[in-house]
Amino acid sequence: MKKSVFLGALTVAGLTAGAAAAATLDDVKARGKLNCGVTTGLVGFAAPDANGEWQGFDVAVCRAVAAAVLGDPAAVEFVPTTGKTRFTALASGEIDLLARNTTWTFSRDTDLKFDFIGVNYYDGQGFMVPKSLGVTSAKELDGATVCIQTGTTTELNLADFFRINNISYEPVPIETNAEAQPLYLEGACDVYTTDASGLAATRAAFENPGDHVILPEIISKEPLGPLVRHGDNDWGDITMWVLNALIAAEEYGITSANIEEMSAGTNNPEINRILGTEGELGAMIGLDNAWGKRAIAAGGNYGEIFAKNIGEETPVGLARGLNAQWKDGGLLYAPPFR
Ligand SMILES: N[C@@H](CCC(=O)N[C@@H](CS)C(=O)NCC(=O)O)C(=O)O
Repeated sequence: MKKSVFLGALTVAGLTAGAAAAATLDDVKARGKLNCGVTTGLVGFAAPDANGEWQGFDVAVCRAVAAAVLGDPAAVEFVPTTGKTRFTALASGEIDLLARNTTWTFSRDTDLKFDFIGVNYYDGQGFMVPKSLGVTSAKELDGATVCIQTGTTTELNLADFFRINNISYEPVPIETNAEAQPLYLEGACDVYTTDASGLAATRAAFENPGDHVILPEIISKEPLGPLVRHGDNDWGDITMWVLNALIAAEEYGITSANIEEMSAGTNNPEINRILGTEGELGAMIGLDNAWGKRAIAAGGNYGEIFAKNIGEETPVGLARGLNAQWKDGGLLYAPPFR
């Protein structure tokens, strides 16, 4: 068992300050590996494939950071975390980055003392029920038993939603998605609720996905993003700009297919700065100038990562929706590279 499991809240708070004082970039370089916290398994977002290699939309963030910082997208130690253990893992220094469909909230930022480095998936909480129940709206769920992952915003939103609508529910607390699936399928809970993207990923893994419906209500805002410890701003900057590089690369049409060619220089100065053939952006974050190129080459731009892992052509089948580029009516908007 890892040491952090035994740490009480007070010790964790103490460690936060200590860990934050250390330079994470130096630690990662000295170790030669990025310790990246992910889920215990959610197909499309983070799960080991048949060869035991971690794949997914969140995994891609870890790999892009490793590529930028260490020159190798494979230099990642994936650390599975649950809704409950993820924050201790980050605060204690067991992981350098948490990329685990984690919602950016006030208290996680200020009270737990983390910094969200951006949003890689704009989501909201939804409900899934067996079709056979004949339910068409979440407001019809009075008295239902609900499978719910502990330590999540899901748990809190659920309580708010039922309270606002003056209906009651019986929670069936679970710790991981893997634990929830059989319970839900066996009917131990009538309803499964989590982020809509998580519902889609969970349903896609069922033998008969068509037997389950996702109800129309989206009851919350869940801006999901990677996070680091508060206080190590240099490390925060690096990870934030890696994510921005993936988003900007899609905007400017830099893809895994053309990145080599574009790295020879283009007539667009912004592209050249991202790829490091113009300007000295690397030096400003303690890296060489090809950091952005390596980050993008690791798994492609944001749009490629989305399409490959969770897009409409995958079993998860998510549309871009809010996660389209700002030019296409979505919320993705990387600040300027200059
Ligand atoms: N976004 C919410 C919920 C995140 C969450 O834990 N989602 C579940 C359900 S999709 C999950 O990722 N489970 C994967 C696992 O069990 O490791 C939060 O940050 O609290």
